[in-house]
Amino acid sequence: MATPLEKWVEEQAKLTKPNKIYWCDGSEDEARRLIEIGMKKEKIGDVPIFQELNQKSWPNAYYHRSHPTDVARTEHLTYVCHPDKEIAGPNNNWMHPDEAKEKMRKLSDGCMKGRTMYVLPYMMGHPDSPYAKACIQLTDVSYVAVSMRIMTRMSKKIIEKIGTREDFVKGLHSVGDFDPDKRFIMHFPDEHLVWSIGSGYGGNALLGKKCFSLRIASWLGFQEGWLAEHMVILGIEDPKGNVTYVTVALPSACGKTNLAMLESALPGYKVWTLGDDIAWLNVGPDGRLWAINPEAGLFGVAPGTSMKTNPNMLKTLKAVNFYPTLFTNTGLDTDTNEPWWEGLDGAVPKNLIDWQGKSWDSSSGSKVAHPNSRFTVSINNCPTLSKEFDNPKGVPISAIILGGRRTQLVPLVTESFNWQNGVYLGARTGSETTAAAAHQVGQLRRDPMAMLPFCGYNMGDYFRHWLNIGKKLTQPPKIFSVNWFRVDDEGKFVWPGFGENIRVLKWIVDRVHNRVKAKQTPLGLIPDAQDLETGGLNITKEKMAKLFEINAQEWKQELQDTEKFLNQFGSRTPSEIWQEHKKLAEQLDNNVSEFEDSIHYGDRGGA
Ligand code: SAT
Ligand code: MN
Repeated sequence: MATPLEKWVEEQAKLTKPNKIYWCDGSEDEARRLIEIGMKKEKIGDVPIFQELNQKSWPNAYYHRSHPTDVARTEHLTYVCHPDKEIAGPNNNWMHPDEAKEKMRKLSDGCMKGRTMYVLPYMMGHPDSPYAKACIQLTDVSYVAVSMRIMTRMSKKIIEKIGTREDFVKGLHSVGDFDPDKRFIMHFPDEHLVWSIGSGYGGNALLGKKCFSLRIASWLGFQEGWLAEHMVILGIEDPKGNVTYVTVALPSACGKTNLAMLESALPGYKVWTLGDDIAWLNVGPDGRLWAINPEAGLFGVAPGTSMKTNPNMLKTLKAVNFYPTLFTNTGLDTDTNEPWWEGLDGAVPKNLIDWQGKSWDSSSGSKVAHPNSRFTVSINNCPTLSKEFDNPKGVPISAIILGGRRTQLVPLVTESFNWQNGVYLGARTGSETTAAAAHQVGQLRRDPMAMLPFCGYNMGDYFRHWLNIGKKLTQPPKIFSVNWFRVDDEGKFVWPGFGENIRVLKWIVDRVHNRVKAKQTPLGLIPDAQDLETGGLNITKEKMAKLFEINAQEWKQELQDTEKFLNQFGSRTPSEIWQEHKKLAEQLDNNVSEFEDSIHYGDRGGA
């Protein structure tokens, strides 16, 4: 008797009509075979899926060039198909599940003709974790099969784990003919099903990532009492050797990967990596919030990654390992057969081809690497990997840090007054858009908890869910806001960022353990000048003050924009959120001028 899993695979094969079905076992040998297939047999246009890179300088590394129209997530083609539109909310594109399936069935009919269907059994989370989920993805391209092996825990054992169950997570993926007009990423949360066609790009095609671990998992979390979040997980070790675990939500391409493996600029402090993109948060039996990273790999933005900005990432990419490492849409040095991107250390190589395979002319003003070019690498390569990474229980979280990319307005760091105030802080967070999704870069949009593109249900209900989780926590984490991106009048970043961000993390850890007091502002608590370690930083008092400046006029506009955003969710926006909103508006009216007089930053000055 066929199992429900076997039946499901068979049905999908009947529809998509592959030449062959190949069940992956997740082994090392198999990864090598898939790379071979990608180098010799599979192609996009006439470009092979994989090209071997210089194995001496980049061990086990391969290059992939995507279809030129397929370089980022496509939010406008991404749908969440709840039976009721209201449940999807104004934050999602919606289609009725019946209509969506009809559409997808037509597009998928015969879409794998001439190709192999790879069956990928994988686990999100450690297989022994009570919080982990067993999943199956079908795909018709070796790039996705190899990427999924890096990004998840893929193994034939997952097939045994699924056994005769029907509730496994299902993903059907085909690159189709890469036609952007026939590209859709459809989610069916009640069936734990993602159906994606027409794109081979990360967030559209590696269905365990954003599609399942955020959009569908957030819906499961809503029903089951946990949170699926777009967050880094890291441990911060202090000079005494105590480790404090925190999560950090930042939108795509705002430095999560750099933060996750930050090389501390403060002596005695060290950051341990647990995850760079997704956290599943559960209320533990002890009333604390526990985090696991469902993923097993890193899918980071290449441009700007260097020994200076993120030395641990370069070490990760160059580590000798049995997982392949992939580079997608970077440039290529044709003399050395090495990947290259803007910001990489060393001189610009003489003979480069760009991400589209054209020889690059430095005077053209165009980029060698696509701004959203990526690397895919196992987290096990990471020299700062926490020894708790594989702990099935996860790690207890003491602080949740929420941020965005704001060139104006938002202070370097603030601490919310309490959980409810923190949820409001998250709800009103905005960020300037990046190249991680196909839209205009640099536009301000509200991006609560960095989840706007990933919350698989109505965001009003999501805020309510956060408030409810807070009620279940007897030891809730403190909630903070950060902004590394404020600029001066010349448009230059004021805060040095990268390894210097440890200074902000240190203050957060000090606050968590009640080691320092803080100063009250309408927005929340900010550091007293002497408590934010600035020794050794070349930053003037005026600039430090600028990082914490609160301009009441600008903030009023910000609150108007926030109000418009929150109003979209009608009565689903919890009254507690409106209470906090009113409180902030009043505080801004009363307090700001008095408060501004009291900011004196940088008193301890340089080294
Ligand atoms: O495209 S992904 O979702 O995989 C990466 C990102 O945008 O954060
Ligand atoms: Mn992300």
